[in-house]
Formats: sequence, C-alpha cells, structure tokens
Amino acid sequence: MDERKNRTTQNGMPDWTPQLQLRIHDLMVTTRTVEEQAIRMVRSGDGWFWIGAPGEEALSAPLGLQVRKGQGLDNDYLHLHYRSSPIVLAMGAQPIDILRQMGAKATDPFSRGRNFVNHFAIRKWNVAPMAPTIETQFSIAIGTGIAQRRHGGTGITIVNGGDGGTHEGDFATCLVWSTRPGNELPILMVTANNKYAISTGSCTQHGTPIVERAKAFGIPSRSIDGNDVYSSWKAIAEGMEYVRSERKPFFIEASVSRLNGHSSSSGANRVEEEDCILRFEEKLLHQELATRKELDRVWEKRREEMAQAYEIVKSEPFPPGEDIYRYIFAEPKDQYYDPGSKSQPGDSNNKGGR
Ligand SMILES: Cc1ncc(C[n+]2csc(CCOP(=O)(O)OP(=O)(O)O)c2C)c(N)n1
Repeated sequence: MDERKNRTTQNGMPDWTPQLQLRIHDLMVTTRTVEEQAIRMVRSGDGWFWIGAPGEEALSAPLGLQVRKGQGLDNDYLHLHYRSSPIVLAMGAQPIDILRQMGAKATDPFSRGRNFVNHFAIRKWNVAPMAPTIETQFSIAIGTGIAQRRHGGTGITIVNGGDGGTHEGDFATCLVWSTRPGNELPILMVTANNKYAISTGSCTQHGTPIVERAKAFGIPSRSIDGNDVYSSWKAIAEGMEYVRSERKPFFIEASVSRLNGHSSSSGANRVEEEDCILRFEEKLLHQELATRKELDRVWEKRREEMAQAYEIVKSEPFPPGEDIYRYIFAEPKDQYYDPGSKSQPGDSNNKGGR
C-alpha cells in the first residue's frame, strides 16, 4: 500500500499525490456524513431547518484545502454560502460544531445557537460572518478585496455562492467593483451551479452561461465540471495563483449536483443526480489507491463519529433567553471560535455587555 500511496498520478500537478487524493476523499465523506446526521436531526425534531452541501464536496473540499488560512490581511478572507461546509471542514473546523448549530445549541461556536445550520463565522481564519440572504456575500467581499489591495502582499478574498444568486445585484456589484481600471481587486469568485434556485430551473432564467457575464468584464474565467475533484483542484489552483500574483479577479463557474434538494423545506430527500463521491471513489479504485473495503471503512468510521457527536450535542443546553441581544455587535476576544479548543464558547462569564 505504501508503494501505491507514493505514486504520482497526474501529470503537471506535482501536488496531486495519492495521499492528497485520499485526504480529499476522507473530507468529502466527513462532510457528507455530517450533513446526513444534520438531516436526521431535523427529521427527529432535534433541529428546525436544514440546508447544506451534499453535491458540492468535489468542488469545495479542494477549495478549502488550498486556502491560506489565518487571521488578517496577509491571509485569505472567505465569504461563504450555506453549502460551503466542505470548505470549512477542509480548513479544519470540527464536524460536531456543525451539529451544534443544527441543534441551535449554546455551544455552537459560529452563532451560539442563533443562526441556521452551515452559517459560519470564524474570526481566526478570516471566515466572515454569514447571513442567510443569498449573494450579499458578493457585495461584502468587495470590502476585504479593497483592504487587501491597499495592503499588498498575496492574501486574497474568496467568495462562494449559487447560480440563482448571480441574478441578484450583488453579483454584478462584485464584477463592477473588482474590475475598475487601476483599482482591480484580488477576489476569487466561485459560483456553484446546481441548476436550481429553490424550485426555479436556471434554464428558465439564465440567457447566457454565468461565466459569460464575468468574461464581459474581462475577468479570466473557467467553466468546470464541479463533480470532478481533479477539475476543481486544478481550476482553483490556477485561479488562486492568478489572483495572488496579479491582484485581479478570477471567476469559476462549477456545475454541481444538488443531492438532497434545496433544504428541509422540500423534505431533504435524496434525488437522482450524479454523486461526486461515488465518481471519485471509482477513480481511486481504478488507480488502486484504496480497496473497496478501505473506502467503506472511511464511511463507517465517519458515520460512527457523527452518531457519537450527535449524542454529545443532544445533552448540551440551548442558549438562555437573555442571550438574544448578544453578538449583534463586536464581542470580546475570548468569545471567538477556536477550533480544537477544549473550553466551550459558553464557558466564559463574560456576558458581552450588549
Ligand atoms: C436576498 C435573498 N432573496 C431570496 C432569498 C430566498 N432564497 C433562499 S435560497 C434561494 C435560492 C438560491 O439559489 P442559488 O443561488 O442557486 O443557490 P442554491 O441554494 O441552489 O445553492 C432563495 C431565492 C434569500 N435567502 N435571500
């Protein structure tokens, strides 16, 4: 097996090692199983509303692994959407914290039980707080883009959203502001096109491919099969490299599946669309990087972990009513999310004062 794992399998991408491919597979399965657990929670009344990532793993796990993670202008800023869980998990967030937000528990480090599931805010990694309003992140991203342009260096701003959202003014705003001559912004825009906005088919709304709109602004672009891990890795690597060095925007439109429908509002049932994890597993098997038994073990292990995490989350408290006005404005430093920290956010006696 060691010999298999040391073989380089793709020309032209020196970092595309067997170890990396197996790591991406594990992250994809981790994301899928935490989302499965979250769906079970909403069905059993342990949560109110689910929306998430099944179908976006092949696009977003490679993205998360390539982020330059850290706080401040020299690192990357992320402005995400509610299907971005593979990005933050690939960056190192803990799956249990997604279940905490799903259960609206006080221990949820992203919103202390006050926002929908998969609405992240991780200050130490420049993950900007998310709102459930679609596409507004494309307007907000301009702010960190301007700050990074002024600062210099190689940190970039990354913004991720859906196809429907590109019809909001925020998308056009980002295209306009990131391409002003002499004032271009270092923003990587990644649109996941799952062909729907809730129940509206994109084929009834989009007169041209979304990528053409970016091209009209002179933005270098890629239109990729986002169900293919390698295509995603490569386009993201190229896009990041361009934005880091040129300090100008780059756009990726990735076609992806939407495997459990829009959200729990439509039942979150599995639908018949291509599953990017199964497709990736076929590639791993074909390259003899793993056996079927080894891949199955990854699924089992992650499912067991999620079930254990759920038991922990179930026993944790909801936020007290008097917490309702907290986190409206900036909070004291000890309240920021610290992944891997043993102490839980609710432990502090500091009430925030607002
Ligand atoms: C500003 C705004 N308008 C409308 C909505 C209601 N809404 C929630 S999800 C959604 C569809 C988004 O579709 P798309 O951008 O394609 O992303 P997807 O959910 O398919 O990933 C809409 C219209 C919203 N959340 N915010």
